[in-house]
Amino acid sequence: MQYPIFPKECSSMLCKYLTPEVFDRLKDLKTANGFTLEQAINSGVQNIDSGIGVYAGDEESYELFAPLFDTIIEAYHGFGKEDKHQSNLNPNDLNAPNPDPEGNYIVSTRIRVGRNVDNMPLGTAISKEQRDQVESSVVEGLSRLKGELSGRYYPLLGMDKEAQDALIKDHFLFKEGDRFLDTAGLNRDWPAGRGIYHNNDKTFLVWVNEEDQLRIISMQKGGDIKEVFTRLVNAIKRIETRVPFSYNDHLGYITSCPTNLGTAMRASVHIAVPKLAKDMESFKAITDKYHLQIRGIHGEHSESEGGIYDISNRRRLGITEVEAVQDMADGVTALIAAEKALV
Ligand code: ADP
Ligand code: ILO
Repeated sequence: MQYPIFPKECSSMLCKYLTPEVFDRLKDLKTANGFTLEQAINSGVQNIDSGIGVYAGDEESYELFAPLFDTIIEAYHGFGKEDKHQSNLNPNDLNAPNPDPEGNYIVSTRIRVGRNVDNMPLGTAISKEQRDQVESSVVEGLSRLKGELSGRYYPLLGMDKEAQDALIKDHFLFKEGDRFLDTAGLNRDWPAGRGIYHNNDKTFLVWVNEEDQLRIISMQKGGDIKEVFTRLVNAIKRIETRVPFSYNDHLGYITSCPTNLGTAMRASVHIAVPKLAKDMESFKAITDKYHLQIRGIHGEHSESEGGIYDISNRRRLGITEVEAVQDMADGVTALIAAEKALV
């Protein structure tokens, strides 16, 4: 493999940190699952508008390709090679009263975590048989959930197009054919092995075999962040009694994309701040202060509609889950105060 040619306008972390020296050190290495540097960087090489541009094939990728991954992890999370990750999933430590009890700004709240099965390659490097095995063991574990968490699994294979499109449009299901995931090898054998589990009210959902093997999701209308977090924590604790998750003391929960390591948590609201959004500089000053990311309302790489934005914690590694949600809750409170102050 030759050193990739990155055009001038490329500003991804991959083109910034994959120097010719780093490339030469890593180009012939392979993890025990056979995952190579070429595979790790393909998404960023093919999609020059990537923000990051790399994916791991397994837990070992983070060690073997550390000269590349470590610099990206440090730049994204501010987390060093010697740092240790800490988890705290105790809802009692969260100080998050509903920032919008009258329901004027927050449309909905969603918190998700990514999880992958211990001792399995990640989706980028997994075989069809292993992926199918992940699907059946996860679905078996989910079938034991009770009460509010009990629901049904809907495999993508055989799902009719209308039902699939409606789930995507209503923000419940992952989209199909994402070019970043495609070029990372994450969409191989699509749609086999993929699906969605949800309860009747669609307040608790699990995506199976998308970017990560599990995306565990709690969501509901309005701004009761603590209720959403509490439901999620209950679900995580129940599921991990049946499915062993990949975790280590340095990187926390292991995920395909280095931005999701650690807590693997993204806590978001869909929020209407049309006045503030007219002045993007002030909007961004607040989101930067609270370490928040702004997305459009159909997920990453989408646009806002009707002044509604997806606001979520940006940091996931080196802070606890409670701190990640606290970033979002405090920042959203500040955004609402700023929106109210504008006439
Ligand atoms: P992820 O959360 O896994 O990083 P995306 O940004 O692609 O992935 O979002 C996945 C879906 O979840 C999209 O349809 C998005 O609109 C929806 N979503 C995210 N946050 C919220 C929210 N607070 N309320 C409702 N839907 C949301
Ligand atoms: N590979 C894409 C997305 C990076 C972060 N987001 C997710 C969903 N992992 C990029 O580099 O822009």
